[in-house]
Amino acid sequence: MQRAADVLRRSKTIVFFSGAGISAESGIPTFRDKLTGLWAKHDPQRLETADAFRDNPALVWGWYLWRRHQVSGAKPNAAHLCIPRFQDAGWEVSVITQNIDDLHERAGSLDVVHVHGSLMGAKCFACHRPGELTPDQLRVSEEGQWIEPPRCEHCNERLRPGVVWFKEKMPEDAWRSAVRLVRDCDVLISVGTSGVVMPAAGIPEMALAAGAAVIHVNLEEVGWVGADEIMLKGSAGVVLPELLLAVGGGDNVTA
Ligand code: BV8
Ligand code: ZN
Repeated sequence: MQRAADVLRRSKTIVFFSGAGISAESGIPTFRDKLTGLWAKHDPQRLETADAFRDNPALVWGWYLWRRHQVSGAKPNAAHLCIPRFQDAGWEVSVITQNIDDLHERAGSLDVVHVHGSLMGAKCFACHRPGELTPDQLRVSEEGQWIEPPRCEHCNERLRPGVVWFKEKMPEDAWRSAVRLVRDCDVLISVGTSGVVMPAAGIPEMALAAGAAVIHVNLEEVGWVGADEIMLKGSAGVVLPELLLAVGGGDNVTA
């Protein structure tokens, strides 16, 4: 922790790069976690594809509505909440997330870069124009419900979730912003990601190659810990507030 604090004291710009693990303490299941992992239950690799939506739009749309319902019932946790506190304490802070929830935004982070899109948006599966959803269209009662997706008001084709599926390209503008932020930062703090899904998982390497220090925060050991990589093992909701305290960033953060 002291090494990480020293690195931060010598830095001006911090990029937080988050994965599903930062939302775990808000009750949002991760993809990797054996117990609650969606990976096991829903096999996201199958459901998170355009093919799955083409084959069974009501199943995929219902699943995303359910996930959106879960997120709206969740609260940002101490990890999300302390990120803007680094900004208050004087660092220039940016957030790049692989997550599709809006917990960083609800914790006060601004201009969050979503490299895998967002649950909060919908777009047309055919003409790709954004689609507005009414409260009625967002209603979902229980998990596993199949719900026919609404139609695009321009071409009447089905709307789809505004997320990046497997084998789909990330949004150009989001990826470009992410690369610029990573290239310019002094330190990248990678929080709660298993580093499996490419090309996003290449971000810590990109930071290292650009001369930034990299700090990993994860329940388990991730990545090789080279000269410039620091591994802070533990849950994000505990480690990030501790790091903030260690650099004198104010009192402890509670969710
Ligand atoms: C692309 C949005 C090409 C949707 C997501 C082989 C076969 C097929 C494909 C590939 C292949 N090899 C590479 C690929 C490409 C593929 C890929 O990487 N596959 C992997 C599985 C091998 N990538 C793609 O398809 C990408 N697109 O390549 O397009 C292309 C290029 C040009 C032109 C045309 C096409 C697009 C990938 C985006 C997929 N969409 N999400 C949705 O969410 O529904 S990815 C999805 O999985 C999540 O968003 C997330 O990013 C990812 C899971 O990763 P993590 O966030 O790291 O979460 P995970 O559960 O894995 O880990 C959690 C970590 O937290 C763990 O380490 C755990 O220990 C830790 N943790 C848990 N609790 C805590 C904690 N840490 C701290 N505190 C805690 N409390
Ligand atoms: Zn359309």
